[in-house]
Amino acid sequence: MSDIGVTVTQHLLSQQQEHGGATGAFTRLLNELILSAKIISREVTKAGLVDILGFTGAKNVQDEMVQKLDEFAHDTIVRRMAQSRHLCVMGSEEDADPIEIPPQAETGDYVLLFDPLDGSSNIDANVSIGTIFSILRKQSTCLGYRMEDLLQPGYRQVAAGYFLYGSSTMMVYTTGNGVSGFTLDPSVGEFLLSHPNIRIPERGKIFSANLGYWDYWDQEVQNYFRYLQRPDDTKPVYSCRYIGSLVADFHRTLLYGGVFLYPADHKDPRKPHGKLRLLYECSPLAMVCEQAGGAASTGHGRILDVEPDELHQRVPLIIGSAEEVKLAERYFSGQPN
Ligand code: P6P
Repeated sequence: MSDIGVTVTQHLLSQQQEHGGATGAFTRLLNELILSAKIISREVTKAGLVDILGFTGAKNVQDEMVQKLDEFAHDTIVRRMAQSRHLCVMGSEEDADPIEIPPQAETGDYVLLFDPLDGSSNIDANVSIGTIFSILRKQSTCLGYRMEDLLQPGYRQVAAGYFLYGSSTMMVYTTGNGVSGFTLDPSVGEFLLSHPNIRIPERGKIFSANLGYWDYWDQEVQNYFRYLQRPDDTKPVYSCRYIGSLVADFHRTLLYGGVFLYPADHKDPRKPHGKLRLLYECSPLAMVCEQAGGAASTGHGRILDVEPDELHQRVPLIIGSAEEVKLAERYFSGQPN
């Protein structure tokens, strides 16, 4: 191990060696994504100093105002990953349609789904934001791609993770053999192993949800939050922490334990299953959480078992410590303690 510790590239190569017969394609693919994240991190860090803050004036497929940094992050990932030679198609939270690989570029057997800059509405307030990614194997046997390559349940992911642009820039990822965290050392431009083998505590004392939606939740959901806040010496005293930036709220939950919830609600008839997207947010974070010993549920079933119907499908998300997710599921299905 060098004097700066283990870099993420060394970590990837050691994992590659454990996968006998690995061609190195996956390692090269992830290294391209890592470089994209370093470029995004550089822009996010200096965003307050140059004219890259604020809105573009456009709206995305989610009907959300597009931030200049959103667009920069999306374009950076698309441009770099299209040349990675190992993808057959991409899907972005910012793009209504699948992103095809340019005809002159070499294609491969992987699919990349990503949210380029989640939490971007918080950019101007200097709140931590993140990039979420999900990597799957191509399923179709044709040249090019089919929708079946994109619409895969989360249990088929070969890798998933996120980059968190906060007080430091971190990368947290899994390839199905546990979860590792790396912190970017800007002085050498490398992600260094800082959180080997992350394990989420089985229980926690923090719940994370937007209680402003109380009146839009079902009775069972309200009963669950009443229980969490009820003075009762048979249960822990819970704290509520909610940043409104999923990657930051999830990262705290992963390290400290507890539970993050974005339940189904009745505030927008166009989004009866809540706001979060299955393919770009819930499935990748669910793989990370389960690999760290936690759980991720829609409230009535495992996130990773959900069969996607369409590219921008939304699902409710309850994710965190295994025991806390089970408790929420009991309440959500009307069978409290
Ligand atoms: P609300 C950010 O826009 C985001 O997609 C997630 O990062 C975050 O968890 C959620 O929306 C916050 O949504 O409805 O509480 O503002």
